[in-house]
Amino acid sequence: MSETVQEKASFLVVANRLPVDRVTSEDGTESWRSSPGGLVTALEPVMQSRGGAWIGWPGAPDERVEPFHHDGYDIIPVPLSSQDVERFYEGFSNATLWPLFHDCIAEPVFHREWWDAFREVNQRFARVAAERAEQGATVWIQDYQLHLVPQMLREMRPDLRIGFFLHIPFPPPELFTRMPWRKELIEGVLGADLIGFQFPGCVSNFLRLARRLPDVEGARGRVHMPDGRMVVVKAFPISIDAVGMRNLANSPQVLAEAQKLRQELGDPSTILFGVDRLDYSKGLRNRVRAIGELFESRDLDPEQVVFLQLATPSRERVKEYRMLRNDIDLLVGRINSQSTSLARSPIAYRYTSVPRETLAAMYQIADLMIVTPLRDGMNLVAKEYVACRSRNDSALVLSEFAGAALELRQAYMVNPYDIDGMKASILQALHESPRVKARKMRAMRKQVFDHDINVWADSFLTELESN
Ligand code: GDG
Repeated sequence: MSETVQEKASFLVVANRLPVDRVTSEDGTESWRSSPGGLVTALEPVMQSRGGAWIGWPGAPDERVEPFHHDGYDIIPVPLSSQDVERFYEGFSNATLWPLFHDCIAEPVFHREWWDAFREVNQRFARVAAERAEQGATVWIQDYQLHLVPQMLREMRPDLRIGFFLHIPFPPPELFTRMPWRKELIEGVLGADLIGFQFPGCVSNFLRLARRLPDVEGARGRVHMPDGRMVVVKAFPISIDAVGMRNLANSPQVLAEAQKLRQELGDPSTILFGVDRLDYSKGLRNRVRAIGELFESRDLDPEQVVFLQLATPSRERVKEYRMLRNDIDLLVGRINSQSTSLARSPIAYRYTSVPRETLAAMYQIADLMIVTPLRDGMNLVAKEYVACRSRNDSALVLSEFAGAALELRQAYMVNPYDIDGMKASILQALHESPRVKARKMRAMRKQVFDHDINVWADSFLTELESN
């Protein structure tokens, strides 16, 4: 395959971020390497076999990067200025759409200049896609930051097959209708031929809204547009590279790291584990409170049990995220300072991101995984944990408000707003018999291995290209 960038591609992915990270070597030379993560793993082979292109922002403001060829497909950077980052990304995407789409757990902020920037940047992405797509190409647009791209692109290039997948939940009309630009957002996404959501509830929320548009009819997963087009709306629950995750977790390097980690934690008899981007949607405050109370009441013995919580820094320039960080620092500090054990702290809390291998080692040592978002499109952490647990000897506590709850039905389900309920479920999971734990874990592993990221990508693309 050619190493030069092609003028046009027959398959394009359009996402806010490019699938590559910049690395600087010791001698100062810069290069790019594929970002780790399921989406990139699943789509790279499709890109390579079809000679595709990935359109996205390189990740640093005010920077122009020329298109380049990477691992068998083309990378087409879209620049964002610092003001775009502030208004389009941190503003409208992450302080308006993100909280609104997560059931308004935090108050969405509406600013007209953010909306203008959102429209303008979506237009920029659509233009680049229109220039790069060959006649009749398939274009797959990813996520809420690019909600308007489908319609903008369709206006420029009616010949394309356009798919859109929303990685986060889609809210009920009662909340969505607060949005001053609600009509534009619904019409924007209806430019696609196929709209994919994480779970069926999002499909029905969306259809209820689409039906309110003049001359639009929507029922049974189909929206009939006034121009005669038909848009399919359907759930495609995303997943992970399950085999890749299992193999990584069982590699000698990760097993050695797991042993070292356990020692560093003081070789406790039980390790509870949580890992999340530090985001208010992930339910960290209530989780830490519940576990803190269990230590305080000595239902969890701080001499025996450690709660390891990793929080990955995220959106640090958005106010809500800075407040959350302070709250968690305070809560964890208070619980640890009240512990009776001088030998070690009951909560090992780290605000950092770690290499993928270290994360896999953490999954390996965790006897109980605690995933308690207040709202989550899917939650890949729950699936990654399950994929790593080849010995079937552990348990998953999972929020009923994560998309993953619809698939990992054998988890210990919790309502993350119910602190006492969470405490009871954590104890129940810890005291469960090995036989029941193994049965539950086997069933969840089967689900994850039978429905991995490749199944997700294949089913979306098959549906998109089927008529
Ligand atoms: C959005 C939706 C939906 C985390 N810390 C580290 C690290 N991670 C990795 C995990 C996992 C990913 O980040 C997080 O995925 P989630 O699904 O849990 O959450 P979001 O980031 O909110 O993702 C979500 C997802 O999109 C996909 O559609 O499931 O609902 O909100 O893969 O492993 N990875 C490494 N170091 C860390 O410190 N290497």
